[in-house]
Amino acid sequence: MSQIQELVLFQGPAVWGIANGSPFCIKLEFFLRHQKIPYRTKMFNPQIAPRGKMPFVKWQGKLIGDSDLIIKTLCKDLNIELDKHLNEEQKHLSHALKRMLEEGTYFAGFWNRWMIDENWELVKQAYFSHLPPLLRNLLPKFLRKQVKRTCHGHGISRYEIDEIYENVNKDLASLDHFFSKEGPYSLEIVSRALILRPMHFFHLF
Ligand SMILES: N[C@@H](CCC(=O)N[C@@H](CS)C(=O)NCC(=O)O)C(=O)O
Repeated sequence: MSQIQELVLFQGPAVWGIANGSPFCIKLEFFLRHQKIPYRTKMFNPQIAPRGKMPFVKWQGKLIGDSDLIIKTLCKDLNIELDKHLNEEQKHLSHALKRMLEEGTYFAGFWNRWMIDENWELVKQAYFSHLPPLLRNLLPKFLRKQVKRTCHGHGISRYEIDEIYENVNKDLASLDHFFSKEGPYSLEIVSRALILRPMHFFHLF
């Protein structure tokens, strides 16, 4: 650990009493703390983000985007082996569940926060109220239109609300089944806790 260089984590602010509005930022920060990797945070800047998304890091002089890629890079550079207690089958299942969460379940929360009007009021307040008046008025409208297109492209907003929640509940049931058998810790349980936590904020699932 003595050779660890400082890592700079670029992410959004903490909101609603949770570590971050972005589950992917919470996931990465949890990993850093859990592995005791020193870091300092800086405000997310989309103009230098390698993939235009948060989180991203500066590590050994390079900017790296994508929480998974960052974790993989750090594991390789710092000789960390996650989930070494899992057998091959468990590793495959773990991978599949993680993809379900990040590429499926996550979008239900994303849609829920940005597209349901009463939740959108909370998001607007938390993310944009600190901006100067012109930006505060224009940016949320512009971004919400983009989110609407993203949700349509992904497909989540083409379903009825009940169908979306039914799928999320099934996702959670699959996780419960897996974790009740495999014990409490793996990176996947981190993803599970952190991706679902912002959803629980709205008491919907
Ligand atoms: N696969 C990426 C997903 C990151 C992601 O979707 N971040 C969202 C915030 S939760 C974001 O930055 N969205 C902005 C955009 O899509 O332009 C990761 O694991 O880091």
